[in-house]
Amino acid sequence: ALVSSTLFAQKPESREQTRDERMAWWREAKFGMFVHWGVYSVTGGQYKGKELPNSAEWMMNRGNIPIAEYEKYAARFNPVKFDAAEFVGLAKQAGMKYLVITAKHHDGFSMFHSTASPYNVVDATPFKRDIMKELAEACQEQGIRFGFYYSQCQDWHHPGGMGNNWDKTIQRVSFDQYVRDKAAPEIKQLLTEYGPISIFWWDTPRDMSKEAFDSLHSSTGLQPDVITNDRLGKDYPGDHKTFERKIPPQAPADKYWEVCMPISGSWGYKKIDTDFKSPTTLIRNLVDIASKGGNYLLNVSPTGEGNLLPQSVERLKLIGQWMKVNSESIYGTSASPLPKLAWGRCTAKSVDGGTMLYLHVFDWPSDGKLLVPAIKNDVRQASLLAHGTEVKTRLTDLGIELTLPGEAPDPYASVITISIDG
Ligand code: FHN
Repeated sequence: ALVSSTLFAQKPESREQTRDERMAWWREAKFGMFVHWGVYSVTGGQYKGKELPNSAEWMMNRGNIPIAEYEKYAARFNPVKFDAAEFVGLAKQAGMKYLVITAKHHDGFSMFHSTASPYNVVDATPFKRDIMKELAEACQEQGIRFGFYYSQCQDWHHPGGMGNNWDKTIQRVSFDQYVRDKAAPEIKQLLTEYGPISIFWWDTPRDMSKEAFDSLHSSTGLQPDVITNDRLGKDYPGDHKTFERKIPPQAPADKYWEVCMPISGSWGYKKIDTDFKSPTTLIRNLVDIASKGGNYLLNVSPTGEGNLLPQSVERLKLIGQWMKVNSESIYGTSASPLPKLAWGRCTAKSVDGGTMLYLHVFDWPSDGKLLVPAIKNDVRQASLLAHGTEVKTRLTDLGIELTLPGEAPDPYASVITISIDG
């Protein structure tokens, strides 16, 4: 076998848990932080002073940068402003319940003290600190679930990794050797030496030998309840589906799904990145995704100094202020039972034998009248979540008509709760 069976022997009890058990906290959490961070942040994705196309973490590929040249960025990686507690505190302040960070992206650089590859943040940079260890500890201290992103196939540094077709100096070895010598031992190390890991996030699957698939797949058995996404390979659906950058127009059929999206235009820190999404877009994305039953994995990009740009910090804090008032309309909710709403979105929760509907009004009616279609059940009570003030309701043939105050309580999304029977 490619990898000795003892290396990834699944503990018999390891995956017996049902998927629903494993996913319970994730379904409740709804909102997580994605972090793309690596040596590409030293220049913000620029090479020889030039902007490269695509997301910054692809600079080695887009710039056809030879391995020996790219390694010089590692020798310059020294994020002295990095403070794990502060960083995790920002995620918590934003209302994010979990954090997934790139332990190794396609460039092959390990952002942890890898025992399988000296090309890592402790052994190959002046920083010499195990960033993954510091983040894992900070997440544990602050009650944030922690997980790793790992590029299992593409590795532009290892001579057996996939994806580097520009550096002709590489003395190629087999992909199976890359799995045996680097990917498998690194994944085992990440899943067993960094405390409880809640998520393992595969990326850019490619065809590989069954042995390689099996050895990588069985590694997730090293932490009994680690959640995996659907990007190990076509025969490995994982625990949830991943949509990227775009929100599905309708609620997908998948029981568990997420949308991962950069807060700006690039996953990795890009020196010139003018595509920061507005706070309105970000909050309404969170609401839209929750209204369809999904999770939002929102990505931020630490700079080469180890901090986040002010644009990201400001947005995370604004989302946090909105969540401070309205998070009950997101956490633990399920998809809307209503037809598409022209004025906003709806999430739902079963409470006291009935249903609580959370109406997120994006477009506040100027005449104070809001029709909630297709509700025939008796309304127990309706009120503005922000103030707790009661809202008058009237049952009509088309649904429930609400009479609202003149001013919307929130500029991004105003929440009205309606408690109905059944
Ligand atoms: O190529 C990667 C990309 O750099 C980034 O990590 C995204 C995040 O989902 N995944 C791949 C593109 O789908």
